[in-house]
Amino acid sequence: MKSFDIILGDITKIKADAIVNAANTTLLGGGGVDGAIHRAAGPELLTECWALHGCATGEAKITKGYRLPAKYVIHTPGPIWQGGTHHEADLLKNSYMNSLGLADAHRCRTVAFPSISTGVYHFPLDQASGIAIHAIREFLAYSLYVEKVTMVCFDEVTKAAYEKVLEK
Ligand code: AR6
Repeated sequence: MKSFDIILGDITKIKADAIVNAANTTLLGGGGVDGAIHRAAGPELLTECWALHGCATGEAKITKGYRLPAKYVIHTPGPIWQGGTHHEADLLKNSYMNSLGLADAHRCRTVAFPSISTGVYHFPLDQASGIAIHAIREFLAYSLYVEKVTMVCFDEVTKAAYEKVLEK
């Protein structure tokens, strides 16, 4: 049975086959969830990321999880919100779909996402939550290995926005 759920929590504590990192195109760390993941994984994560030579917006790359409870980290730079006229919606969908594709290719059963682009990148939460949930549902309909996806929200406002989409 495939499932999708929304929880409040810290993604660095989640014991999933893969957690997704809301990275930037350098893949060399930053603030927000990216900083938290690098701190919790330890310096080996940055060493592996250096060898990846960055990642385009909406694409995804995979590393080991090192000291994290998760086996893998899938790094995806979401789009920076620029008013909505720069393909932000398509790029955000790509971040979810490409991350899930990579998880499936690595035979991950469980995957956890943070709310990509809705922090420092200022993607409006009400739109981002709809895009995220529709992409995840679409992918779960045909995934081979991925069977459980969790949205890990760091605050109540974010959690409420994702739950509102589910209620519709
Ligand atoms: N667990 C789950 N969610 C978290 C955690 C955590 N430990 N910490 C923060 N969040 P952001 P973005 C939430 O800004 O908008 C970085 O500097 C946070 O509250 O981390 O995609 C990168 O290097 C928010 O709801 O990511 C990039 O430069 C969500 O994660 C840039 O930020 C995303 O916020 C990416 O910006």
